[in-house]
Amino acid sequence: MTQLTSQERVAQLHQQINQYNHEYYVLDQPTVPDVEYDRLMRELIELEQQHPALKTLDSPSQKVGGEALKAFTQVTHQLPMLSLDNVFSEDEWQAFIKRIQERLGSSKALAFCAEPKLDGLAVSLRYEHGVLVQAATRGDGSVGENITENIRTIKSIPLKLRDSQVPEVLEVRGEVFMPKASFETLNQQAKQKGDKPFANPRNAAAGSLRQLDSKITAKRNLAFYAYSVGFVGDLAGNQQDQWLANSHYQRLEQLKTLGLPMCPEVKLLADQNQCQRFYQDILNRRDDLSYEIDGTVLKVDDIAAQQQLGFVARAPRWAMAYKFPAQEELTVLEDVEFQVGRTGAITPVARLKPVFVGGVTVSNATLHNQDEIARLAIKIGDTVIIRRAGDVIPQVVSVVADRRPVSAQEVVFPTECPVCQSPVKKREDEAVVRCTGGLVCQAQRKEAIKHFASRKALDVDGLGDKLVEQLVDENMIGTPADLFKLTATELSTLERMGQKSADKLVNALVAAKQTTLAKFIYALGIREVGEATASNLAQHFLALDKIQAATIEQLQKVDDVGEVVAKNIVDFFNAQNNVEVVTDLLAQGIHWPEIEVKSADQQPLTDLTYVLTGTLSQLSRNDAKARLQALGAKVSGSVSAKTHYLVAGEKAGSKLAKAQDLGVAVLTEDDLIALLAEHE
Ligand code: D41
Repeated sequence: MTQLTSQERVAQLHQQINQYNHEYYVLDQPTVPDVEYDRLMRELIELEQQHPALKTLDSPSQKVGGEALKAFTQVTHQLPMLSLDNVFSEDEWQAFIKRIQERLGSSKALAFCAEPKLDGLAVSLRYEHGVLVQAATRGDGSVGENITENIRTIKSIPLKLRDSQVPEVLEVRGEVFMPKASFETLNQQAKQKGDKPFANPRNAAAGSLRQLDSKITAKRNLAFYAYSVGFVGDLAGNQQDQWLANSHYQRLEQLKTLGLPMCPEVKLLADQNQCQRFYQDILNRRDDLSYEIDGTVLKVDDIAAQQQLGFVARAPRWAMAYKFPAQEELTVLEDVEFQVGRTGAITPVARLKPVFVGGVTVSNATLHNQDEIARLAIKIGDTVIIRRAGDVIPQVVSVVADRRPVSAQEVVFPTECPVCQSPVKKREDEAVVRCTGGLVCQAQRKEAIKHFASRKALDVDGLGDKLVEQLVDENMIGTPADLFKLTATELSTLERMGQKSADKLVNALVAAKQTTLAKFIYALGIREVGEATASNLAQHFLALDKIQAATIEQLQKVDDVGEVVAKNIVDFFNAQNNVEVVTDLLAQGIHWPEIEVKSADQQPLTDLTYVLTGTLSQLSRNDAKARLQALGAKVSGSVSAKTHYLVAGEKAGSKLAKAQDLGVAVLTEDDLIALLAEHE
C-alpha cells in the first residue's frame, strides 16, 4: 500500500466516517463495530490537531451525534444535552478520580451515583404543569428531533406526572432502549417476513423511534429509564433549581416519585473506592440483565461539587462512562479449515488474525455450516466483525463488504472428508455435511473414543484427549473396546508415559468397566442421545438388548424421544460395526447393576413436577434431576402454572422471578438435599 499524505488520509477519513454516520444514524444499519468508528474519529481529530489547516468546517469531527431527519421537526434543547467521556481501564478510571480530587482540592471521600450504561438513545422529555408536552432526541446535543408522538407510545413514560407540586417546566433526560426479549421477538418477526434484522437492540430502538408513523413505534415495546434532569423552572425561562435535591441520586429518586422509571441497578456509593466493585459486579451480571448495557456511568453525587467541576467542551467533568471491553471487533479471516466431529459433522472453522474482543484474544470462530457461509457471503481475506459476548463462543457477525481485497478467495466446501477421504453426504433435513466414513475415519474414531472415556460417560481417569489421539495415531486402538485390551507394557512404550502412569491407566480402565446402563448408552455416542435421554432410555427399557431391539414407535414412548432421536437410535443399532463394538465391549467385561423397578410406594414424588435453576453447589444438576426422577418426580425445563416446586440455586434468574410471579413454591438447595435424604 502506498503511504497517503495527511491531506489524503483526512479526505479518506471524511468519506468513511460520513458513510458510517449515515449507516448508523439514518439507516440504523451500521456495517462496522463502534470501536472502529471511534478509532477513525480519534485518528481524524489527531490529524486535525497536528495540521490545523486540514480542520475544515465540514469535517465530521465538528459535529457529534446524528443529523436531524428531514421529516421530523427540530427542537432546540433549552439546556444542551451533554455527552459523556469514556474510560476503558482501571488505570484510566483512577486517573479520572485523581483529576477530580485535584480540581476539588480535596482527597476526602467522594460519593458517586453509579448507573449501568444503557445501550439505547438519549432523549429529553419536557413536562409543563406536569404534562408531557414534548420529547426530543439528543441530536447533536443542542438541536434534536421532535419525537413526541413516538415517545407517547412508550408505556413506562408517564404522560402526566403523579405529583402536581412540580415547577412549571421540568425536563427529564434519560435513555430509551429495547429490552433484549423484545429485540429477539422483533428480529424473529423480521426474519419471518424476509426483512433485514437489526444488528443490536440499540439500532432496533433507534429504528423504532424514527418511525414517522407512531403506530409502528407503539408495537415495538420500548422502555425508558431517567438518568438526569435538564431545565427546571418557569415558562418565562427562569431556572428554579432550588426545587431539586442537592444529590444526583436523590434527584433520580425525586423523578421516581413523580412516576418516572429509574433503573433498579442505580446505587449511591459512599466513596470513590466502591466504583470499581460496582463496575465489576455489573459486568458479572450483564447477561442476566433484561436490557443491553455497554458499561457503567459514574457521577459525582454532590451537586455543589458538580458545579465546581464544571464542563470541558460538551462533557461534564463530574461524570464518566467506564465502559466494558468491546464485544465486537474487526479482524481478517485468514483461512477456513474443516474439522470432523464425533458424528462425522464437518464444521468450517474460521482462522482469524488474533484480535482482542470481549476481554480475551480470539483467533478461531466457528462458521457452523455451509448455510452460514452462504448467509455471510464470506471469502478468505475478508475483514469481518467478530462478536464475543459473555461466555458464548466467538461468532462471525458479518463481512465488511467494502473492505474486501481483490485477492479474496472463495470458501470451498470439501466433497470428501479432509481426514479419511470418504465421500461426504448432506441429509435433506439438515444443514450439516457429514463424513460417511464412520469409525473408519480417524477423526470420528478419536472423537468417539474421547466421548466414550469422558467424565459423564465411562469416566476413565487419566485418559485425556491428547492420549487418545496418540493411541489412535499409533494404531494402538481403533474402537472404544480396544482400550480395554491395552496392557501396561504396551502403554509404557508411548512417549511421556512411564511404567507408573501406564499401570495407573490400566487400573483406571478396569475400574471404568463397572458402570450403569444409562452411562453406557450415553457413552456409545448415538447422535442426539445426551445424558438425559440415555437415562430415560435406561429407566424405560431396563436392559440393553431391549433398547437394541426397540422399534421407532416403541422408542418414541420414552420421555424426550421424538421421531428424529428414535430414528438415530435404530440407525445406530442397524449398523454392523456398531453392534460389533457393543458386543466387544461386553466381552471385555463392561457391566452394570440391574435397574431396580420401584413400586409406587417407593416413588413418593409421583405426579409432582420440579424445575431446577441456578447453580447448585453440593450436587450436579443432572444428579439432582436423576435422583428426583428416581423418586417418581417429573423434572421440567421451564416454569409454568403446572410446576409444583422450583429448586433455586445460586444466581437464579428469570425462572425464579417467574415462579414467584406464579406463586410456585421455591426450594433451596438444602431443602432439596433434605427431601432426597428423606426418601432415598
Ligand atoms: O445509561 C446511559 N446511557 C446514560 C447516559 C446514563 N446512565 N447517564 C448519562 N448521563 C449523562 C450526563 C452525565 C451528561 C447527564 C448518560 C448521558 N449523559 C448521555 N447519553 C448520551 C449522551 C450522553
